[in-house]
Amino acid sequence: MNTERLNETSKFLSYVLRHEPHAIDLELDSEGWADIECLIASAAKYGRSLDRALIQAAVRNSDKKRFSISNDGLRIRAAQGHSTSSVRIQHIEKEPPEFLYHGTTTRFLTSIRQQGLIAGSRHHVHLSTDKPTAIAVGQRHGQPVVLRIFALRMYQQGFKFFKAENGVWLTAEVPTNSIVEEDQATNSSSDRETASAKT
Ligand code: HQG
Repeated sequence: MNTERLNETSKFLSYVLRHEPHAIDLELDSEGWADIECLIASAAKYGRSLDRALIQAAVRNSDKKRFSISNDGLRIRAAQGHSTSSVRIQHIEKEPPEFLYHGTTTRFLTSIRQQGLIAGSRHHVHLSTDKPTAIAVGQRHGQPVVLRIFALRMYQQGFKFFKAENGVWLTAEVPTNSIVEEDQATNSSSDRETASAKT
């Protein structure tokens, strides 16, 4: 199947399954599931031609496993990344590793240094277990910066962490004292905020 068509379909699925189901009058349940036949019919009404094979190929091709199809093959959902208020997935709560990483960009740093990480329009702050993923996430916004998060210590302080079914770690917020800016040049932590992170 044509890669461009798959990418375009993946973007469309992200849009309606994470953010704007109502743009095509699609109903999602609170766990984010949409009936695939309804999705195809709703999309068609709004001029987007989809079929089951195309949807399945887009799901299979998603590098980040963005979507899941239910075991009975009837329903589809986005694994994480939602902003729509019609969805509240009960993600599995889990003890995180000592460190997790967040990718962002230089122009957000001043605000992050003041406020910590906030979920913004999404339901959670998104974190990864490895730095290359964080760099790729940050690059979507501009010059990437990797933030190391003292995840286990936050967890021990009572912050909740969740692991989405595609491996992305989620938490509601990250306070400034749990963030260290990784130094891209040396691949080690810079001095900035290290002191507060260690308190
Ligand atoms: C930043 C992609 C200023 C935050 C990825 C980020 C991910 C702040 C941006 C998923 C801030 C939000 C999510 C603060 C956080 N002040 N900026 N206090 N706190 N920010 O796109 O994490 O390809 O909503 O650093 O792989 O970039 O779509 O979140 O830069 O898993 O499947 O605000 O989306 O997945 O941007 O990306 P986003 P994100 P997909």
